[in-house]
Amino acid sequence: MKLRILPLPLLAAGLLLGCNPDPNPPAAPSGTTAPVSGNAVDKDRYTANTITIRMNKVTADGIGDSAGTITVRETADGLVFKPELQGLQAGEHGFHVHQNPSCEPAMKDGERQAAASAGSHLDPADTNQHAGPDGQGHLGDLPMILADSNGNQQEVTAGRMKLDDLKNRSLVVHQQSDDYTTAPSGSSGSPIACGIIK
Ligand SMILES: [Cu+2]
Ligand SMILES: [Zn+2]
Repeated sequence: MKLRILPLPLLAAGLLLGCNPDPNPPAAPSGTTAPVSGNAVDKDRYTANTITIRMNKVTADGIGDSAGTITVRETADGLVFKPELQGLQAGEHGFHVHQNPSCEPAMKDGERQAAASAGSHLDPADTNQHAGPDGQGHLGDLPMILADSNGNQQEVTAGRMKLDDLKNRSLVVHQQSDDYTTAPSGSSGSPIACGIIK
């Protein structure tokens, strides 16, 4: 019977390594408890099925102060958007995913308009129809955000969307109510808050 014996130098090396405290302990798994540092203004926070999008006020002059956040989580019923926006006027506000990851103003219809570089509503099926969250038009047509008299907002659910649909797009909140019909934006007026989804 043959015994398999480790060569002595290898065995000694193994013992030595085994006895030494590891100078570089493995880092905590990413995506679990990543701290949000004070200056991480532009970093969206991702977990397994949730993203938080930082929103800014927008005008024809450009991107303004923080307007709060919108957290999105993927569920079996679609994407649930939890808006926590500041300074939102009471009432309904059109809410859409726009094509481009930009919130800058741009020329549109002969005038400089807030967040116009975000482009049109996300429409991967090229429907060219603004038909609201339950229609078969733009995928980016979300349910309106309703702000109460204190400016607080409820969650809304977009049943047709997944988190992957949001990547490299922008999220736009408009001044007025969305009629879910009129092209191109449901007569919801100017964008008032915008965030880039990375
Ligand atoms: Cu919009
Ligand atoms: Zn639309």
